[in-house]
Amino acid sequence: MTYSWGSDVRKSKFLSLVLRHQPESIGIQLDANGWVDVDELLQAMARIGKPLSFAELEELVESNDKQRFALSGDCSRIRANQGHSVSVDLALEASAPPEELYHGTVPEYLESIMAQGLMKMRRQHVHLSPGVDFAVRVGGRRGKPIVLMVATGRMHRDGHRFFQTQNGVWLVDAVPPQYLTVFPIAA
Ligand code: HQG
Repeated sequence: MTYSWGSDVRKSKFLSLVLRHQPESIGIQLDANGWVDVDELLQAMARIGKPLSFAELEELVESNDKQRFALSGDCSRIRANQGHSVSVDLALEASAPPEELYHGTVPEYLESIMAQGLMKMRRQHVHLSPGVDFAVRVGGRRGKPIVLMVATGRMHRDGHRFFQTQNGVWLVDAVPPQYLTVFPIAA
C-alpha cells in the first residue's frame, strides 16, 4: 500500500508550489516552457518524503478543480497551465478574447487598481476569467469579493495581446484603468 502524505488538495497545492514557484526547493528544474520530466519529478518527490505514483499524479491532473496542470501527449512531461512566478514561456498563441472578461479582487485593492490598472504583481500575467462566478471565487480567496469587468474586446482592438491557457483562463500583461468597471454582484 502506498504511504500517503496528504489529501489530494494538499498534493495539488504542493505540485503548484513546485511547478509554478519553487522547483529548486525539491531539486528539479523546469525547461524554458515550464515542463519537467515526469520521472524526474516523481523521483524528486520520493526523495523528499512526499512520494507519488504515476497513477496518482495522473489522477491529480485529471481531477483538479481548475485544471491547473497538463501532461504532455505522451505523458512523459508535466507543467502548470498558468500562475507561474518563475520565468517560463508557455508558448501560447495570442488570440482574440471575448468582448468582456472578469477579474475578482477585494475592496482594499480597488483604489490602487482604478488608479494604476490591473498589474501582474508576483505572477507573469494578469489573470482574467470568462465567468463572473469564477471571478467571485478568485476574489473570495482574499475576503469579501468584488468583480471588475474588463473591456477586453476594446483592449484587443487597441492592440493588447491576449493568451488563453489550456484551462480557459485568459492572460494579459496589464489592464489600464480605462478598461475597468466595477461589475455589480449580489451581496
Ligand atoms: C491585485 C488563483 C493593487 C489583484 C486564482 C489580486 C486565479 C492589485 C492580487 C489565479 C493591482 C494579485 C490568479 C494594483 C492587481 N493594485 N492590487 N494595481 N493589480 N492587484 O494571486 O488574479 O488557485 O497574483 O486584484 O484562483 O488573484 O493559484 O492574482 O487580488 O485563477 O490556480 O493583486 O490564481 O488560481 O493576486 O489570482 P494573484 P489573482 P490558483
